[in-house]
Amino acid sequence: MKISEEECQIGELTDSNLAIALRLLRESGYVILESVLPRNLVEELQTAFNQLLMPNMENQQKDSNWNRRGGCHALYGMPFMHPLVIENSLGLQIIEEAMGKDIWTLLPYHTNTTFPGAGMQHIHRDTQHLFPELPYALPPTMIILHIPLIDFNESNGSTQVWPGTHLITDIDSDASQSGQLEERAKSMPSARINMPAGSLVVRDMRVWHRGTPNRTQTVRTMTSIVYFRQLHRFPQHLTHLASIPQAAVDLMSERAQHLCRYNPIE
Ligand SMILES: O=C(O)CCC(=O)C(=O)O
Repeated sequence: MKISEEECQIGELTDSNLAIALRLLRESGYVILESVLPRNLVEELQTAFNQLLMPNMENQQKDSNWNRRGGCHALYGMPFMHPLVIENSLGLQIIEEAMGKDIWTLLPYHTNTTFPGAGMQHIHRDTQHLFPELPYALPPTMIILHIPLIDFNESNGSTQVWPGTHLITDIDSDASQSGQLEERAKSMPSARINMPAGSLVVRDMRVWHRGTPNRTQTVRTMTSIVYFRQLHRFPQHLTHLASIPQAAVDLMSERAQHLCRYNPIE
């Protein structure tokens, strides 16, 4: 969906656009806000990430089995830690409405990158239902926020999604391995997430999706930050969390620090 210049400037959707975004997220499982980040920031991020991705590119050339898709972790400095990336208020406005204000995330965030020559990915969902034994879908508890750093189109591997599949419950959790999703998806409508660089994608992580071939000579990258609903007072099951350097914490606002509250600080 397109939002106004003013909404981009103040970082807040109007009530009516927020309602549309939430409806799309609820019914389709994802919503796209087109071209919301400033061009110069997107270019700066793209250059910085392409430098980080260079070693992966080199591995890819050495290893013929490398499937030419992957990514890297962001660094704890600028431009990676820019507030429009790690605490984008338009994205968070939607996510907080969907999962409550007490959401959290983990750093470092990562990218989904498709290198030139990448083929088709298998169809999958990134997370299962919270209660997979129940025959109905609960509201989301994990939402991913992507920012494309290049225009996404059908030539460079824009993501393919099956709208509404976050609500499907009658399929095994290992279905992506067994090819069941591929089989079932054949008779279902899908869409390509073609969008300008600097858009925001807010996606329920249960939606079926896949990366598609990159037939260009250009690296296709999007940033990916996962937000979680607070289900318990403390996520005890999370161990080996990366430590954030104090210097990076100093770059973060109070809000960003609160969002990343489970990362230890070194
Ligand atoms: O890179 C893409 O287009 C999609 C990849 C993805 O979302 C995934 O691997 O979970």
